[in-house]
Amino acid sequence: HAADTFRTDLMTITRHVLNEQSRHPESRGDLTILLSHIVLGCKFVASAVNKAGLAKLTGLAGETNGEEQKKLDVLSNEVFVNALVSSGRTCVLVSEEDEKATFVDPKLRGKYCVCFDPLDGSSNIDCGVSIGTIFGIYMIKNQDTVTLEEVLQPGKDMIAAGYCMYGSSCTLVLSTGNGVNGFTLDPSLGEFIMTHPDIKIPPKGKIYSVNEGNAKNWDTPTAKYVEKCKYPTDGSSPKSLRYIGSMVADVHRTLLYGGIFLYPADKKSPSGKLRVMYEVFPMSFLMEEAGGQSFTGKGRVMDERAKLVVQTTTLIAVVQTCLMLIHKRDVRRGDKP
Ligand code: P6P
Repeated sequence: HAADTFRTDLMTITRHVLNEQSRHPESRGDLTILLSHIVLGCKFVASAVNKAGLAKLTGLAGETNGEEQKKLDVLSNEVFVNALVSSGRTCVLVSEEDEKATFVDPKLRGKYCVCFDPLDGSSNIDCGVSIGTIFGIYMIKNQDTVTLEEVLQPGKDMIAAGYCMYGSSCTLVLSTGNGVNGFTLDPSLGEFIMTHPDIKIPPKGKIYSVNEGNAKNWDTPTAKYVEKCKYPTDGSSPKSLRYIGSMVADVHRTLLYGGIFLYPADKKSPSGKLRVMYEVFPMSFLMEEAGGQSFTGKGRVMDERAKLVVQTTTLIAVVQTCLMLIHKRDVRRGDKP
């Protein structure tokens, strides 16, 4: 009967974040308010992505049926910038869509910096492959006089990170430094309901995830590692290759099923392709919180710090990229991959 079909004690993302806040009695709830605005942005983008095919929102921006259509990633960026600024809890934003950092109007400033890719993998929209929003949050000491140098903090200083995957369902995965939890959007309620409590990456993984199309550009260690995945020398079975080409989807599968995701540096991209501030750091934060690890090929990703290049006219944070290895749990910390 009805009681069997309707759970009446739903753990929503809002309730979960408030529970996390209660673990910090000194907290004024600023992070809770910030996260609620990020959640709102995710709900908006989920709705737009679902309608994209119908509303011809996909493809290039340009004149269609008489009015300017915004590309989904442009629209998503506007949604998140507006949501983050209006939260009154941010002082600087670093977006994949904007070449320069956005310094919030001093009257509206808060103590957080949010680095985000509003719609990562957006080249996959037209064929219906899962895409996603990725975000990482830093605390800023001097919000009124913040400079870009203060934004470029080591990954290990990140205080929260998450992604929202827009696929067969809309799944938001979040960590505020106390484990990783997954929430699925119930469109009938407009709420994210906890569906994946305390995500831990499986200790053993049978999947490797890399763009084999770049193999001719790989360096020897990468080539040798991938070769070992295909032709194991220890008598184990070869691993399966799964590569979606949308980081949120590839990382989400790695978190849930285990294995390794890598985007190695190669001759074409000498320091890798993935962006440190809003792809690599947030995903590495989540991976470590889920019991996994993330390496640059030389050391721990989260010990890295993105570099800043000051141009004559503008400040451009070089979206530094690096090798991204996400290891299954049984790789001991400090092991060379
Ligand atoms: P490639 C998407 O453009 C993206 O930034 C990530 O989402 C994804 O992991 C990667 O690039 C795919 O790159 O070169 O394999 O197409």
